[in-house]
Amino acid sequence: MGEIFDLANRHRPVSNLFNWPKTKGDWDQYRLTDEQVAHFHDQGYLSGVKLLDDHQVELLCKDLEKIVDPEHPAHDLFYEFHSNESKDPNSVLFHSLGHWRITEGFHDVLWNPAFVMAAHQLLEEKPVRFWHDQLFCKPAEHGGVVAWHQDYSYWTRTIAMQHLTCWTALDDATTENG
Ligand SMILES: O=C(O)CCC(=O)C(=O)O
Repeated sequence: MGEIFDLANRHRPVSNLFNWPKTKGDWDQYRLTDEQVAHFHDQGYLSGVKLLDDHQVELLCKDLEKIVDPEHPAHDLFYEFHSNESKDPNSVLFHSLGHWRITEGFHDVLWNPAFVMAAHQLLEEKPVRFWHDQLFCKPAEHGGVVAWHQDYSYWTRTIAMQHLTCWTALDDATTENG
């Protein structure tokens, strides 16, 4: 078995999954409209922002299939890993933190220009800094539940309203699949 490399030591994208914009103008394709930004400030959320194409989703789903295995060689790099936080086998809630250290896809998705641009705009055009990643998997029909909560109450590492959560879906979340 080869040596385990911790991708947290890499401070830039490590794959070709995303095209990092080369010029200022290259960023424009990712810009939210003024209406989207206004919606965020008015409602406190913004949905429907396209962050991944089919190829990127497919690659991340393949990465996910590998790392949910507790025998994965880089398993010790997770900050947190719970195969089922619900404790009920009929109601599955996989939850992990730290997968950005393990696969190139989950590492580079932090540099997704569509996300970086949106976050920059929504945070009053300030520079964007990553705090932590998080994966929740809730299988169709028997997915577990994360109760309603407000993260802001315990996010104490920054000043008010200088942080946001980016929820990136890897598959459809519909009424039909539960
Ligand atoms: O997606 C979920 O079920 C919970 C997400 C969450 O708790 C969070 O992003 O802080």
